[in-house]
Amino acid sequence: MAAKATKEMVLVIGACGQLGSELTLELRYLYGGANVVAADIAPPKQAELLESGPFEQADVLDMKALRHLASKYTFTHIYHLAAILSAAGEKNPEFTWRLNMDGLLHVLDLAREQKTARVFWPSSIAVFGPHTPRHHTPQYTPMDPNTVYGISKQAGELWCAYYFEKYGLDVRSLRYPGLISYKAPPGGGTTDYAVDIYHKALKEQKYACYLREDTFLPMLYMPDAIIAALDLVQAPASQVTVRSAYNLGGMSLAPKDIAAAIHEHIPAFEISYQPDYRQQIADSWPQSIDDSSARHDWGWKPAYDLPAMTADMLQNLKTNLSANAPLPL
Ligand code: AKB
Repeated sequence: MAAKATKEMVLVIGACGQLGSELTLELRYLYGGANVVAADIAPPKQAELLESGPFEQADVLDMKALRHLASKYTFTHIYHLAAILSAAGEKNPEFTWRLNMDGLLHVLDLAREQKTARVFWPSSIAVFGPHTPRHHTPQYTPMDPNTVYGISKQAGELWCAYYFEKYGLDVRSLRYPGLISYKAPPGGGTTDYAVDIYHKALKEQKYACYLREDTFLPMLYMPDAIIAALDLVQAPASQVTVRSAYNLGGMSLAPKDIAAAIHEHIPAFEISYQPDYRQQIADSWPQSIDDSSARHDWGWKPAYDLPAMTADMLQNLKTNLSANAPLPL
């Protein structure tokens, strides 16, 4: 996507996370570094995030701090990404509900008060549950999430649609599947294995997977996830017909598929399986997603398949590993 001259002022909340750290850099490329404020509860570990534009330390649960930020910068766009994910959320359900729910409501209220033009908030395939059809899951279908993360995302989708209907707030959302990336690690998701496996393959040539070998889940490579967010936010409002959150498919992958793709590059790689509590969460989620609404409305089309993603992941992780390797004495 080409950089463009713009008057947009963008806030990214949760800018240091797996999605935020890459999306923030892409937004800075598009809108100019000074026009994209990265905010998170703690300063970034990635120097690039600090050096490429403003950083503000802020807690999304602190409405006063958010109002202070908004009056300092006057944002036209807010990307609210801060959340506790599915597996971590089960360890502290009460706080997960508070952070995920109050955090979203704070951002929606702030955007309403400040007349922010657009808000992006990611939902997840975690909104689905055991009674949802697991193959080619439709956009509109039974949803009975059984994690606090999934419940918060489902409620969040309804709040987004409510703020759009009642207050005209232009909030847009996607149901992300598992995201695979090499820059920042994911934290506390059920799909995290699909990132860890690449790290361990390069470092140890083996990986003990906490899901069964045949656990198919929808997954997406980060460059596609970022394009999806940008394309949805930039689509004309008349094309956005889903005001809860769009289904977004990518690849339908099981651990054995990723292991086989890695094996093509690292023949010594071995995988073993030790399912834990995350298996039950994975078993309640879809295996593949019908994302025809996103394709029809704003032209969604992922670019990466498993072989292309695996080659890119391994090459970039290898480069990162050798850049961080200790210098020979
Ligand atoms: C998780 O595993 O919790 C997340 C998600 C699918 O939203 N990656």
